[in-house]
Amino acid sequence: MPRDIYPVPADFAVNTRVNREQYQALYKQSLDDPDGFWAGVAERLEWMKTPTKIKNTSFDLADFRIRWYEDGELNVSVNCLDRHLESRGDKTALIFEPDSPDTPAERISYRELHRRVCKLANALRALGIGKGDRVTIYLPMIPEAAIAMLACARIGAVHMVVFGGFAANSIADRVSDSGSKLIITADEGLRGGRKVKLKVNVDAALKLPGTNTVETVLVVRHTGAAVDMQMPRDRWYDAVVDGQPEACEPERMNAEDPLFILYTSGSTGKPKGVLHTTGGYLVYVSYTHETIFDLREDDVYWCTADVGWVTGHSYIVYGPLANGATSLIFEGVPNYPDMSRFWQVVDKHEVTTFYTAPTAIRALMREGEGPVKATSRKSLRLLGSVGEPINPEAWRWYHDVVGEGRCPIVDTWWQTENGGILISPLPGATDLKPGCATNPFFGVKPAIVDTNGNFIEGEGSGNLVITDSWPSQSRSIYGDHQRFIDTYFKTYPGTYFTGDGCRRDADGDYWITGRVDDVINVSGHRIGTAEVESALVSHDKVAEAAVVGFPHDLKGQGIYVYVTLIAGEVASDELRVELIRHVRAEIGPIASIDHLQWAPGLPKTRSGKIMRRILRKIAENAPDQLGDTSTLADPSVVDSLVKERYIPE
Ligand code: 6R9
Repeated sequence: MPRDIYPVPADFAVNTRVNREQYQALYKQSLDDPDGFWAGVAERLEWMKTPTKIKNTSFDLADFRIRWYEDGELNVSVNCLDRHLESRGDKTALIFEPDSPDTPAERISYRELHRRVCKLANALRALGIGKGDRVTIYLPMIPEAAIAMLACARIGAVHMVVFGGFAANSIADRVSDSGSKLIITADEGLRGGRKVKLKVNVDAALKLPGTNTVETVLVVRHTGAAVDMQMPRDRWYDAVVDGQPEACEPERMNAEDPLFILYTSGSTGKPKGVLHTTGGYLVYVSYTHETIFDLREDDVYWCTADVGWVTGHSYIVYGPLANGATSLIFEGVPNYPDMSRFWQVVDKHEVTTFYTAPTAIRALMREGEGPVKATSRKSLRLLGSVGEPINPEAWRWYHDVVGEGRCPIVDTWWQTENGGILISPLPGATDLKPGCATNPFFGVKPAIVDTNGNFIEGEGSGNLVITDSWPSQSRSIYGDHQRFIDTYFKTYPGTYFTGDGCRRDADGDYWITGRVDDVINVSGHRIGTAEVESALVSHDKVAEAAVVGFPHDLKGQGIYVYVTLIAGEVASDELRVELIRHVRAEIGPIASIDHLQWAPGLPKTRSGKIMRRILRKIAENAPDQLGDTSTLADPSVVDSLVKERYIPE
């Protein structure tokens, strides 16, 4: 097999933040002397009290602790804003590119952003929000999303962002689990010309049980649509912010005080409130952002993620702003008004660094080179990928067509629980291989274990674990610390288990092969099979449901469901449509079922466990690979499922 390697481009090799030799030396130093290394890195931030204790961590269950910079004090918003005012006050902090190219873009300087954050922070304080209170943010991709996060950080409130694509039920679950006192939303969002009824969804969520902790709903006037305002609960954002002072005393936060909660899907049960803290998180996201994206002062950096996901938190808002960078916020979608939209935005704002997801690349690739070639893209110098494994064809297209062969691609592997990027090439140090995340970042110790927990050395495949802590690691699951330990630290004792499969090649490079648990990665969004199953069985005609992922050309993975109806109910195309709609309404549009198969029965072990392995193979249209079915209570169930399976054209 020819070795498919893209060496570091000559200009990157000399003019870079970290070259090959520096990478090796710094990586070694970060493992040999973590305290010295991370104390040095922490100097990049402005501390109210400089930490003297750096790393205090153990994954040993008898002595479990994750604490970084534990006697340090700082405020995240000061680091993202105030600190830059003297040298970068007039520099653009945020570029806002609206959904429609006909709506003018907005450029917000660091000075202006500071002013707007302080005013909102004062308004929140006036509404009774203080340190430790939880605030839900359910906003479109508009500057107020970043402003709201930073305003919470300024007063020590813990934000909890809910992606705008989630429906009322999902909002209610998260609001109730986090005990939020206040919600910041907008009248409507706009995506590809379509309106998203955010305020309507919030109203519906707040009618559901468990949400009565919410005292106030702030509503940003975005599209100007008429919305129901329920006084005194609902307040217009403008009205409460206007007249507030333009300065706001930042809260002194301990490094280990919570910064945010972000819900993500796991293999079982309801979504987990992943908790991130202040000091280690900001040190790590700012350092990785600078190093992996080889940041320069005049870069225009664009990450296309939504702030509803961790990528938006760490690499649209906190990392870039802590670094004094210019970060672009895009409200729209790649295919509106046409398939050139991404590249038109790149040209319009002279974007240098572009960070997106494989699912977007695949969708654009399908339309051919025309829409790309219609634009210049000459400002681009670096590309990034995140969210799921990028298949080599998509990687090459991204590299050759979008980047015209001149821009390295950083394929960044990490998770909500990680806070920041853990495995990625460095553009000036790493030779690239299409589809390969390559090397660990400084301080990160990946390892591969087999299913018995034996470490695999050298070349080989297995489950990816991380054997030591890094500063931006999640500290807990909100309200359920035991679940945090059980989920991540019990499977392979002494390590953090990622839930991902991985291969290490002969060069020692890491290839992430995707989830090994019951999490489906649909277009880079994590969906737990358990969540979709519980949405299905909440329908009164459904007796039982089993949900699996299957390979999907565009989405990476699609959702395949097997449904058993309650006795007496009749399967029909109408009911199929109704169930698909029901799940979207329960969870949100991201939970769009691709195939729904009626199942007279599900394959179960004698102890009653659904054998998903078999259902996965049927969904993959690989009925000859079912493996051992001898433990099934009733093997005949499988024959009928195989017969009725969905077969792609
Ligand atoms: C940042 C983010 C995490 C899961 C993760 C893995 C997949 C993310 C990847 C990747 C291969 C990459 N993933 N980046 N797989 N290569 N570069 O996406 O967080 O939403 O929590 O998803 O996404 O399977 O476990 P999150």
